[in-house]
Amino acid sequence: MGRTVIKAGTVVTATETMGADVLVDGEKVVALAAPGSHDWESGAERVIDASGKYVLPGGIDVHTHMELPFGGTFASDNFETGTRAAAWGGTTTIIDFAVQTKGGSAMEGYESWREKADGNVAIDYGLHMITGDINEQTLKEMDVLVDEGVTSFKLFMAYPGVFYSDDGEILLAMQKAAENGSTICMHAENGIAIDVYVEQALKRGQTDPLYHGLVRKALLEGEAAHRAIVLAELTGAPLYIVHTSAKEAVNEVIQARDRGLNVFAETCPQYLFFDLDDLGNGFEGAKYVCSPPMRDRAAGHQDALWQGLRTNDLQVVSTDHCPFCFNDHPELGRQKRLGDEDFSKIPNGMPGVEPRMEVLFDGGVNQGLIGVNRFVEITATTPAKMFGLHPQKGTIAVGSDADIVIFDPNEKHVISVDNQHMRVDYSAYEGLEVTGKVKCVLTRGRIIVENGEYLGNPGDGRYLKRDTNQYLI
Ligand code: DUC
Ligand code: ZN
Ligand code: ZN
Repeated sequence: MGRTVIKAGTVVTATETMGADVLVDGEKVVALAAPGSHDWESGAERVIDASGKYVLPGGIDVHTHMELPFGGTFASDNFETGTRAAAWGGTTTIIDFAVQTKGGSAMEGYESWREKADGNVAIDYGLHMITGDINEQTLKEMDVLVDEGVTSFKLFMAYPGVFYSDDGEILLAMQKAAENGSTICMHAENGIAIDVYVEQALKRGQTDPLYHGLVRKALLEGEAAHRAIVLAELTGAPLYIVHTSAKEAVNEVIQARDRGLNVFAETCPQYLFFDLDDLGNGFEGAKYVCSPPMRDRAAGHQDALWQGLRTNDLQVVSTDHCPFCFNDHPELGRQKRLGDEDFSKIPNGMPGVEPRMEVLFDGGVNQGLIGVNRFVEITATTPAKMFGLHPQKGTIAVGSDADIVIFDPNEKHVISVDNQHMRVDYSAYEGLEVTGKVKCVLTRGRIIVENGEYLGNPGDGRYLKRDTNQYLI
């Protein structure tokens, strides 16, 4: 693969916004220079004119669930379809969650996720491990997994009987993480209490998707976040709270960080842009059923999340991409409609890997809530540091992988199921007009999206053996 010049664009990193030409040789960025200052074009195989456009580091989505088994079905995107859709949306790296099931081994979970992904992914990928069964063997396997580049483990305080870990199990896993340098990712919701509310609601005949949002109370997210933070403090394990949606949880994170703890948190676009009302509207609300749920806007949850993003109390925006079809699917069968008479049977999850960058740019940068450097920081640079991929990923610098997005900040377009690439039959953002569009995507120097065409192949992406957390305080 020869040289590519990206000329006359505005290069944006977490810290700089600068007019610059970028020289890519093979898979790497090899030079940046003032626009037109070097004659790189004559020896180049390709020249991309980026005038009037941003040149961004490829997005990194550290929270996806391709093919996740959930509630009697599987997330509808597999690694091939999901990573291709990610690329269309300007994301060039994902970190997906491999699963250790109850009674199974974590290594088996890892190997089976590698098998699903290798040869199919369009972009580079890493893995976290959902450790669904903490026991002596799992604790040993955590060390082996760190050597394999799986340097983060997700525990669930929700979903009793499925992924759930009790406080003792969490403590043991955190002790191990403190020892081997890994990071604990936590789904912080008090699932035991939530299940009581679920049963009580169903007994009252409250079966609509809206009740999914009402039983999974914000206070129970805050309580779980608090408990997770206490256990992390006791053990010294770095803690990363996933998909934060409640202001109570944000407040716990703020207090922990003010005390200097290695406590971090992400949120997701759905919690920034949707609310409890989206869960109403009869069964249509099933499209927005995920956990934790959408929150009440009037109670100030969205405001707290945006504020957290501005103050760096929240460091990352990922998606928790976990799509399920709304209508029956010829191969996947019933998905969201499994819960048409009982909200607790609706598979939890939403499609999001493709629109993340564009909706966040439009709803965050264009609305003046975050600046463009902060946009890059929370979608690419910090994700890379948090999960041991920097500076190979997450920035545009000499020596970094040439994972680059040419982004037109002025182009308007409408998000719709009719123009998306995720394998799912609805868009949560149907009809939303956004300003800002991904025009061209390079992964490790190769153009895979250009002029509305997909030019990549399944298997273009590679497994990333990740380092440990590079974001520790
Ligand atoms: N939440 C979801 O909405 N889906 C998958 C798992 C999770 O924690
Ligand atoms: Zn979760
Ligand atoms: Zn998740």
